[in-house]
Amino acid sequence: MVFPRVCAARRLGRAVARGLSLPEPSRPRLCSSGPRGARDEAPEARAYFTTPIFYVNAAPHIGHLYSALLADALCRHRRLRAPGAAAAAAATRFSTGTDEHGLKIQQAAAAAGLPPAELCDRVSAQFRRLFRDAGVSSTDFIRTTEARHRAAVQHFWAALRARGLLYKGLYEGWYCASDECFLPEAKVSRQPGPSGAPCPVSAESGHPVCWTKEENYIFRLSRFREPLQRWLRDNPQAITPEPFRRTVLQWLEEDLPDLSVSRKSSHLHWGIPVPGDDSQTIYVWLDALVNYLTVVGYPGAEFKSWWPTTSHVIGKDILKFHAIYWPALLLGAGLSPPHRIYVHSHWTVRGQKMSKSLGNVVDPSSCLDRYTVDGFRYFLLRQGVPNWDCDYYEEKVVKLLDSELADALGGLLNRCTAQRMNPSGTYPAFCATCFPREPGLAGPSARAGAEDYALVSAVAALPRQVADHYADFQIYKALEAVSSCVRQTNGFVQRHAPWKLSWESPVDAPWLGTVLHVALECLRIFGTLLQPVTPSLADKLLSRLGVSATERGLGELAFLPRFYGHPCPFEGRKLGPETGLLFPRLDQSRACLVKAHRT
Ligand code: ME8
Repeated sequence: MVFPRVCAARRLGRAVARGLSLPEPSRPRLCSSGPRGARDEAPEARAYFTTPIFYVNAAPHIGHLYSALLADALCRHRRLRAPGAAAAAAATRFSTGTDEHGLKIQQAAAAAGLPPAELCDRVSAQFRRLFRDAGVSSTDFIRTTEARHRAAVQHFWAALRARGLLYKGLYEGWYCASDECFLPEAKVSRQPGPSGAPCPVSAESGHPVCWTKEENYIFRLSRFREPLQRWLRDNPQAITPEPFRRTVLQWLEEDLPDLSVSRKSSHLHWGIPVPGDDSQTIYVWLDALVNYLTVVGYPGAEFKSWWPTTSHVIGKDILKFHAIYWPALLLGAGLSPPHRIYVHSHWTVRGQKMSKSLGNVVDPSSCLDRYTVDGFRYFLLRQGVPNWDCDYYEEKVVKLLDSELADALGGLLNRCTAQRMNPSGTYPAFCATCFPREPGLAGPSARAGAEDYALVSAVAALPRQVADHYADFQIYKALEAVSSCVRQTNGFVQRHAPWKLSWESPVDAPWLGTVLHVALECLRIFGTLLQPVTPSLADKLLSRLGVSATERGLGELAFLPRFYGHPCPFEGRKLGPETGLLFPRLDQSRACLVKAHRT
């Protein structure tokens, strides 16, 4: 799938080797013309991103924050593509929230000795605070205990019933309250319980299950096997990354029994009653999934302008609910399945699943305090790989942030803007004879070599590469690509050692200005592309370079225009004020803290 990009890079390499001029980078790319067709949508089109809504039985952990940050980065990247901030804000919607009904919450409240509503208020507020502190730019926060949601769920229920998709029947099977789902016998195993006797548990999650036999309302899920298969065949990008789509297709080959969508109210009272039948409470997953519609105003007319553009970010644990139950329910209610489902894997801690009982849950708020908001955002998104589980440990955070943000990026900015190196405090001029576009025709004053042309072509290709990685939900690869270009730019500066050149020398000065100009242009691209992941750090970097708020969109991102013979709006412009280190090294600040503590 990356083949066309590799070819393009190789073509550029060959052009440089043959001494041909570098092709001008296409305008910051908004869509790719790869073999998959329209991978990206028009930047002016609407987009609606969602995170899962999180259970309020326990405080948030880094896994929840990771989901929210992935959605945040996708949404922020999308806004950057739209022309103009106001238009971008109007065209994107981003929701998160809390899932507050169901047996799991009912039991957690009972165990805590609290009324369920009080537990919900407390924990929901913790999620809201965490996301605000972490800079999650959501436009909506939904709680399933809100009246607007109850109305939406009951309307949705009535739509299913009107289409003859609900019937009453006896439902019998294992129920897992922790996972809020029924399980067939084949998915249940036995594990020694507290007394040592074998207890039935979900083979997948390890959570205890109970045998349940009830008369419930049942949804005719079995009717949707073919429509779901067709949807996935016709929309190869509906579920990303690809291995998860294959998993869903595999599930659709297996048995697809009808689904119980209510529980007896005597057993489950903490939920939304079935319209017209108070003896039954709506199944918490049906209730929860409808949140995505509630947010955009369902069943009012407004929701229709948002609904077809929905992109759900979810963890792999809830894939079946989002990729089978939810699209089937939507089709059943006469609506289209979501536009895209982005799936990610899990964070483990020192090789173990995070769990309250193991006592290894990582508190995201203390991580934000310890590593800074931008630092921790960068870590999670740089190290989190959607296709595989990732392991968390502290040493890894410090090492990554010190090397990539403090040393490589911060060091580069510092080198190119320091008073000693850049006494005029301006964006220096680019000299086209020192760095001619056509190396083969270079005159005697040309100073750029093959590696310098390779740097220019790498950074010119970067916005497109980053956009492709975002479209593929491989944000870590986007960051890897930026980081690799940062390293290359440091190499460029190191190679030409501008500190050995003199502004006083008529021979050195044009080249010295050019080296700094190229490095600052690279930094401007890095700062712009890092905005979705490290918004404050990117703001600090771009402000230091003197890039105004209206010059930070991807539409305005023309790299090194002087090299391609165009005017550069930054050339000669005063740099922004010096506001200290871009990202102080963590090992040093921690050493200082320890020292201060000791004295
Ligand atoms: O399932 N690593 O809520 P939930 C990464 N309420 N992400 C993780 C994670 C980990 N270790 N643990 C959890 C629910 N997540 C339902 C969802 S949506 C209509 C209803 C993230 O509180 C991941 O996104 O158990 C996962 O899917 C979600 O939190 C589950 O959160």
